[in-house]
Amino acid sequence: MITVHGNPHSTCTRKVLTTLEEKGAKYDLRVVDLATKQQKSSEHLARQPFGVVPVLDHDGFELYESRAIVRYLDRALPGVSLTPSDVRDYARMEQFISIEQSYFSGPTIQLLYQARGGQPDAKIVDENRAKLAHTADVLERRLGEAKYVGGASFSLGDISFMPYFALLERLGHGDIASSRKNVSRWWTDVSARESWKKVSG
Ligand SMILES: N[C@@H](CCC(=O)N[C@@H](CS)C(=O)NCC(=O)O)C(=O)O
Repeated sequence: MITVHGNPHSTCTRKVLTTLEEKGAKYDLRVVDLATKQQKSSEHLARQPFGVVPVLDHDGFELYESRAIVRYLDRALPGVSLTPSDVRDYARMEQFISIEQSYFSGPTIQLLYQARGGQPDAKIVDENRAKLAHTADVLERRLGEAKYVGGASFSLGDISFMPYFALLERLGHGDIASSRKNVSRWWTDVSARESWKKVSG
């Protein structure tokens, strides 16, 4: 039995749910209401000491941190592998998961905060857009040499970026993808996957 304690709008939860959908797994999503700060409740803090989502419960085995969860699910569950078998493709996938974590998700979340807090600060928006543009240029080069970030096959590397590109689009920064030929081709492709449509729909 698989339970995800998370929120359907959270980027980190979406990575986990997309992975589960790709694996063809059945799961139960227990919604943690971020608006009422349920993630800071003692019940949730007992599962996730940093007070954020998601948390996975797989037959009583609890795990938090979305990137650890998706790697675990890919190894623990049957179904198509979301990790390249070629060692260099594997290394590229890991490199891009690290790039997402270090240089992409943070600036995206900063743009979310700016969009939420009344009048956005143009300087903060510009700074974070510049950081995203630089990372998107790196992604553009990678996607010019390979169909997906980890090579010829869709992988956890693609899943890692998808929720952030969707959020950027929603916040009016869709040009970060659409202005780059290869990133745009990739985003059109991966966002049409059944797994993603189900998770983001
Ligand atoms: N490193 C964590 C980050 C989790 C995280 O920041 N989750 C956000 C939603 S995407 C959250 O719960 N935010 C609510 C809060 O910060 O109180 C992971 O990958 O699981």
